[in-house]
Amino acid sequence: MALNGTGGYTGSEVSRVRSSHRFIPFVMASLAACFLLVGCGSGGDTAKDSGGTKPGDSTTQPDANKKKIVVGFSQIGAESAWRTANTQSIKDEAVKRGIDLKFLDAQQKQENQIKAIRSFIAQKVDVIAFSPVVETGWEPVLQEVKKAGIPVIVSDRRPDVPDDLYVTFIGSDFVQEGQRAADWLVKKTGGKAVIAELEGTVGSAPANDRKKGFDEVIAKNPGMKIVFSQTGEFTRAKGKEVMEALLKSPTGSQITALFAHNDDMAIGAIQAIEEAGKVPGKDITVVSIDGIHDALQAIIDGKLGCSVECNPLLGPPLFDAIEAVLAHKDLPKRTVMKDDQFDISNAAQVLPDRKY
Ligand code: GZL
Repeated sequence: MALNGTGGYTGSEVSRVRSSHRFIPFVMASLAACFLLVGCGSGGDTAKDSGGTKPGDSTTQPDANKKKIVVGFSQIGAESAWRTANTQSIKDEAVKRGIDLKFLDAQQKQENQIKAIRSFIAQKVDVIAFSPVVETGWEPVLQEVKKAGIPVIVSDRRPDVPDDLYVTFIGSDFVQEGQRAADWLVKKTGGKAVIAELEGTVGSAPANDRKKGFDEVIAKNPGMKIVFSQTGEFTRAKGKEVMEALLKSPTGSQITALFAHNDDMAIGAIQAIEEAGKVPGKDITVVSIDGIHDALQAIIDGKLGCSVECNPLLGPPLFDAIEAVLAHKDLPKRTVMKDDQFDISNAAQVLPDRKY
């Protein structure tokens, strides 16, 4: 799906969203002001007597009377260290900016995210943001959001919907992450490997796109063969379970390399490799994605060869976009996060300051 392009809420749409969405509070505020003035007329003498404004008077605390931005965020779940860091970044940023964040965890279920989005519509939040657990099945509920005049910002993973159903997408380039993992593996193995692939959650954008990027590079290298590919659901436990079963199978004895779509599955698989009496980094070369603290440690320990970073600290750019939408600023359709890459050459220097 083309992520670039000028679709999505145009300035006028956002302003239309804003005026219909903001007009009522304006009327309420004006009415309130009238009552206050009337009130002040009777009580104003006191204020006048004191020759100044009294504590609590709106003129002394403009911020205290400024309407708080209310944001509804539907999070996928808590499946990995990456997700934990992503959630923390979003919550911390809302607190830092004094934004009222209604945060709902969907526990990996799309129906829970759809319910959450509908509840945000009912609460008339100012902006709805979410990380879609899978790519498909979002059009109906996002049409409801558009009808309600609430801007939508997509973070982390993108939905497969027409561009006009969300203002902007903020996240990494998963296809490129897969390509970078494959490039490293080709170089590391001299273009000769029998590969197992642990995929992310079925139907998710990172699983689809990382596989796409990785597999297309491997296909260009005849000495590289992918002989096994199965989901490990982005978790350590499932990654270990799938790798254990693979190593017990006839195919398992041929495996010389593993590509895991995230570090948590790689770490689980490394445990399985060791428990099977093999040496990770020697018998089986391992490459993964995310760049979490434990992956850097596994690289230093010689068990993981490379982790392509996928930056989870999306809180700041997400709330920049939220404030921009409400200020009717135009936004790019897509903001791509910058991702680093870690191997034995740089993991030790990066680890001490790793935030996640
Ligand atoms: C990527 C994110 C993925 C991470 C996993 O942006 O959606 O989901 O790579 C996480 O660790 O579970």
